[in-house]
Amino acid sequence: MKIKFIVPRWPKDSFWDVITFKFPTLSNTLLAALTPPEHEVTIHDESIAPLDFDEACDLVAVTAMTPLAPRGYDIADEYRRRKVQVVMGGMHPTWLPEEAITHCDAVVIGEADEIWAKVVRDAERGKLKRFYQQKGRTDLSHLPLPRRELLPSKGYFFENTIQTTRGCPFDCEFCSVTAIYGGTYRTRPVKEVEREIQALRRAQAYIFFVDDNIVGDMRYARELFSMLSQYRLRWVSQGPISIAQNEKLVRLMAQAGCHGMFIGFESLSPENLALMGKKTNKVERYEAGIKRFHDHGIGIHASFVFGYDYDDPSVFEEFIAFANRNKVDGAFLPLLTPPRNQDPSAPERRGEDHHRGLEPIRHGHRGLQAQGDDRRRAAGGVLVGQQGILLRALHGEEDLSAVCHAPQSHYLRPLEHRAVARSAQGRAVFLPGGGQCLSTS
Ligand code: B12
Ligand code: SF4
Repeated sequence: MKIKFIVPRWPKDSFWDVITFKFPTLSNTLLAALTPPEHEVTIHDESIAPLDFDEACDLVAVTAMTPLAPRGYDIADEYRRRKVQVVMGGMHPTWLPEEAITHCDAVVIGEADEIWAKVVRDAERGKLKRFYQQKGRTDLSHLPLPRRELLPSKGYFFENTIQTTRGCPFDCEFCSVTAIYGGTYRTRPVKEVEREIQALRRAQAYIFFVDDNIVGDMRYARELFSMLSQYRLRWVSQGPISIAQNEKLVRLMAQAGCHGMFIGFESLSPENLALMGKKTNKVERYEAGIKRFHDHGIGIHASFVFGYDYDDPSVFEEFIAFANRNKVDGAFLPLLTPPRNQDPSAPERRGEDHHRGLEPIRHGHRGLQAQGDDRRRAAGGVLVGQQGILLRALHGEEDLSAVCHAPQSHYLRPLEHRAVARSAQGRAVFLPGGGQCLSTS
């Protein structure tokens, strides 16, 4: 069979559409490697090149996180019209399999590593089932090397997305990770990670470790970083700010080539952090934490969630002051957006029209005002960065003299603090999550 893996494109002019640092989605290269070898496999990322629907194929595999689901469904519908079998998987179809199945022939719920070969076999016989779910969680000790050679040679900022662990020991209310992985934290044998690094095309590779929390198990993290420090690598990853308290670990990370960390600060309000269940975060330790990373040459890409109950419009200026004071190197400012289904199998939530969850003005706005029960609906959302729209909703369209894209140079220097907002005086505000650069001058 000819199998096409597809990543749907971002809406035109959204941040992730215009951004120059694009990364390949690891699920595609990994599932490609898990495909039985007799099949011909290709990978198509619509954000890199347009799809050719006329190109012949027998099976299409579409991945979709929530913000990409509407486009993913359009693609699936088009292939089905052309009588091509379509399988969907990833975060959104996992949350809403009954919704996804109305657009495709089969949905893989959750991790697919150990069931993908069976899905392919069933498709070959024209006998796809509607839903697949592997028994238990993937054993990370025997994963094949992702097939990066299938990626387009141009268009990505860098191609090395690698995973060393899956899951997170915490369970923040707005986050899908623990809700999906069920509180498990699994690690890949360090030797396996090393094998993958040795196979990279460039020896001095730039890597994004796409772990949810690369320091979820300190012992493992130390072993991993010690291995990495033997290579001349530059890498970025994700983890909580609380690790800054462990100076030895931060030093080891720097020695291992850590260039930047994506860190979920989420809020400057302890009340909001409590609502989020973000137990690792202590606002009073943020500034010292950032300084510690900076002192070791590690940049901080700060992520905040706007829209919890204790937020009001002043949060934006507070954030900007915080970012400038601490020379935060980059920021991700998503707006809390429903829905997050706590239990993916809860029948009453299945089939809900989640596109309404993709209208962040309504929900986000309510999030800023919500109290009590309303909070439960407004909170716990999927993060779909649309804060540019939120700001317009809050301030009224006419208060903003222009909505423009940040100069490309901002995206090209993501780890320099110049790339972050300088808006207190009414200049460009870099708002990565939402795709807008708001000029408030
Ligand atoms: C790394 C990462 C990023 C990176 C890189 C993204 C990229 N292009 O690779 C960065 C920081 C850029 C990023 C940004 C964003 N991210 Co992000 N990201 C992740 C993270 C931590 C890991 C993703 C990953 O590579 N996992 C490893 C692979 C192997 O796992 P997987 O993708 O789940 O795939 C497995 C299964 O899901 C399944 N599967 C997946 N696709 C398919 C398809 C088929 C056909 C089949 C059969 C199976 C299948 O099989 C795979 C193997 O088991 C996830 C959290 C997570 N644990 O998934 C969040 C996550 C996916 N991100 C999320 C979001 C919201 C975003 C943003 C939209 C944030 C924003 N506001 O802008 C942006 C979008 C950026 C973009 N252009 O893709 C949410 C999505 C929530 C949702 N309901 O969809 C997640 C789940 C995080 C969270 N805290 O909730 N992200
Ligand atoms: S937000 Fe970060 S710390 Fe919280 S559960 Fe998700 S990955 Fe873990």
